[in-house]
Amino acid sequence: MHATILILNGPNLNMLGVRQPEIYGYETLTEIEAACRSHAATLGLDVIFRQSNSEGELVDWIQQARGRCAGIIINPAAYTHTSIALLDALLSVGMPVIEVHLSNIHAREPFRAQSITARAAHGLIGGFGGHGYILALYALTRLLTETKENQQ
Ligand code: CA2
Repeated sequence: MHATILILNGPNLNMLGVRQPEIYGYETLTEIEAACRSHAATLGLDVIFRQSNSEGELVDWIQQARGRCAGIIINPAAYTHTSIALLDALLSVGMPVIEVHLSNIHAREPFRAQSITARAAHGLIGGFGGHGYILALYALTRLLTETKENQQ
């Protein structure tokens, strides 16, 4: 059976490719989802790909991942910088988490340099646009393989 990876996207990421392409590029979230699905298939992974503008809905999806998913890739968008609720949910879910950002949050406004949610992440990928999600899939595959090998 394939492991399932939950890929979560926070507020306004549904506007990707439609508004502000000078910052976030022309790739839409639907195109990022398609790329994730095709790379995941080559890695033998299933993907659940979701976006919400609501903090509570993102928390619900993280909680529901327990027992169903092997890992989480999350771009919390603006909640990165504000959400203790998302941090608590990610800390308690009991599986590897990778945080992804399209932009390099350290090269932008100072308020974006702090990630509250990254405390729960095994690692962070930023500044590579939509390709960051693919890099995260590879990183998660390696983490899950290492965990399996250590359990044997
Ligand atoms: O670089 C990233 O991936 C961010 O998570 C994107 C967030 C931003 O608040 C974070 O600081 C960094 C913003 C996502 C909003 O995306 C839009 C896309 C198109 C038009 C408007 C917003």
